[in-house]
Amino acid sequence: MTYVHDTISSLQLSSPAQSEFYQAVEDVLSSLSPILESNNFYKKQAIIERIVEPERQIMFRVPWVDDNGNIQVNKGYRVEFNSALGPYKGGLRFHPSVNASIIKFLGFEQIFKNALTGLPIGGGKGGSNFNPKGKSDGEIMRFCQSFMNELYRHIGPVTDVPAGDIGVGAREIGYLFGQYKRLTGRYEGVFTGKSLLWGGSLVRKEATGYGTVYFAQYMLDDRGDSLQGKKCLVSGAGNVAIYAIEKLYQLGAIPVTCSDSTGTIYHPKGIDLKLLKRLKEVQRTGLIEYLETYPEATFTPVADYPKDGHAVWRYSADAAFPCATQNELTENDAEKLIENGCKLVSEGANMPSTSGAINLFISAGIAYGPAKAANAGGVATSQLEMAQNSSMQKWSFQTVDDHLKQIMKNIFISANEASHEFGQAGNLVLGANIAGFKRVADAMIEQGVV
Ligand code: NDP
Ligand code: 2IT
Repeated sequence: MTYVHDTISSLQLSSPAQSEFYQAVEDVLSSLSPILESNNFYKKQAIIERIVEPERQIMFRVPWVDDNGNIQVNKGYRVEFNSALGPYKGGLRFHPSVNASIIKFLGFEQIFKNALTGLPIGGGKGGSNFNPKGKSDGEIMRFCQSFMNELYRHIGPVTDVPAGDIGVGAREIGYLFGQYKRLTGRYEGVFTGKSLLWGGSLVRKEATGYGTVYFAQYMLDDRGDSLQGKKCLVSGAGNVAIYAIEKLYQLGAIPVTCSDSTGTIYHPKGIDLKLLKRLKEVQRTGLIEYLETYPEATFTPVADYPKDGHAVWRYSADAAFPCATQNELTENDAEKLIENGCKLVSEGANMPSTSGAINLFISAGIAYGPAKAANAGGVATSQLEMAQNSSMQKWSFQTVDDHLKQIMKNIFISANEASHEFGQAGNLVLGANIAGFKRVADAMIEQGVV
């Protein structure tokens, strides 16, 4: 697979110091040998060289004034990666770790994820190294307004439609949308994940977490099993984790963990979802406060995590749902999970497992749903929000949820079928990468060298 090595070497020269981006590229390209090495079609079209280069990358200064009157400066990004299948679509992440590498890895993943949904959406991602933690509402609003003062000229309902990601939820989308409307004078579907009061879609808030659990259910169906009674480990305590936990309960499973940037909660009786929502959605506090209601639960602070991994994956369970952030599940974590009897991993977060961990899951033959397939329910429901906005309709919860289930089922079927067709039955990493790639690459070729 010399093309993988050659591509990464060339990216290391043209886009230095972007390790997360190289990791995402390597993951996709390593799966493509069955279609790249058997014929010269894609090679002649220089499709790999084209697909790893974003169509456009916007980087900008975001100056704002904090509550003490001090001027703060952050960096803003929007990477418009690929528009072969539709307008650029993907979230905005506000987190101090954000840099060009993180936004490019997320944008690159988004291309293939969006292709897998079968819907007409291209791939993009954006964000800022702004840290929303501990900021007042006024500070969040002024930051969002300044961010939009530059971003508004690059986005629009048929060009580029951002949404949320880490650190960006309905509150931030509200401030961003308000400023877009003020600058352009246009009330249009330029964002998804909007409030239900003004253009949002039912189920969008729940969609990523629910979708990840639906995907797990389809993987288990295929193996003649179900989620009923399964003990599940969930990481994260944000939007994706909370609604994964909600759906796990609805399907008869028992989620026993959650985690945040301060530590991990283990509650063998099952996580109290109502309390979790209050702590993280309303009070926005750290997870240690869970112990005030449940002193019998265990809290492991980050400082006490194993050196080579994450406390959350060291408990024994039937299934694991990484829903926090990239590279949060290491090779050692994967080894422990498998040793402790874990039979399924469904990824709510983007690229949560390291390459070493993924290799272990594949070789152990457990049901492994890679992020670009398993967490596509969020962006798919975003597209349903766009469809409702442009037709001026509002669908019921049931209608949107039925669409979401069907989309997750179709993603499982296309990834699974591709894995059979290309000789590695059940390897959904290979299947999802090939199915997503083919759809984008073929569309790019039909649209010429642009
Ligand atoms: P939120 O901001 O709502 O929640 C993120 C959670 O992960 C929080 O509990 C946060 O801790 C924790 N976390 C974030 N970064 C770190 C870190 N570096 N170390 C430890 N914990 C961390 O984000 P989402 O739930 O929306 O996103 C979670 C993941 O899902 C991300 O990978 C995102 O890209 C992915 N995703 C999100 C979609 C969406 O629709 N929102 C769609 C598809 C994927 P704390 O509470 O302390 O901040
Ligand atoms: O990673 C993702 O798919 C998201 N953060 C959701 C993107 C979207 O446009 O809804």
